[in-house]
Amino acid sequence: MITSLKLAIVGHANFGKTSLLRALSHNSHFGDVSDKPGTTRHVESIKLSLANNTDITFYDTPGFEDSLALYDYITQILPANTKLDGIDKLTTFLQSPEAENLFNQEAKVIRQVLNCDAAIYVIDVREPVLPKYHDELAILANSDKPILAVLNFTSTKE
Ligand SMILES: Nc1nc2c(ncn2[C@@H]2O[C@H](COP(=O)(O)OP(=O)(O)O)[C@@H](O)[C@H]2O)c(=O)[nH]1
Ligand SMILES: [Mg+2]
Repeated sequence: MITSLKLAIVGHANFGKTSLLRALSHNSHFGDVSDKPGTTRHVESIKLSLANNTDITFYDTPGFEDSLALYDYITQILPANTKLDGIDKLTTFLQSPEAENLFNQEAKVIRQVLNCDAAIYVIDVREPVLPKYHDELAILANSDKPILAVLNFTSTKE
């Protein structure tokens, strides 16, 4: 039986990931919430104890920013004529130079998802399904982890 579950909260910048964790943990001081993108720059965790000696740790992560460029970059650095599974593709990315530079925020997200049991993908329902979100999901699917969708901004039509 799983007694300790690790969940990464992931998704595009400014979609309410940190706000979701504040709500789930009943802690209005958790992390930084702002309407500016890029507020969460590092992975931050919060552990909740459940019944029967079980617990769940949520990991808040920075948002994906330029997912189209990231998808293209990962595709381009993969060795030609070699079949890699999804996790090897992500590991190749994490060991590449841009994981420390241009895509260092996204690298933090991917590293965390690989270290978790599952990911929660936060969606802003006010946005159409843009190609960059397809690319984000395609990248995350390489992790072989279950991905649960959470629809945010469901009660507003701003
Ligand atoms: N109206 C509304 N605003 C929200 C909701 N969730 C988050 N926000 C606001 O959206 C902005 C971005 O939220 P934040 O949690 O920092 O997003 P993150 O970058 O994905 O962590 C903040 O101004 C929040 O107050 C929601 O469900 N409804
Ligand atoms: Mg945040």
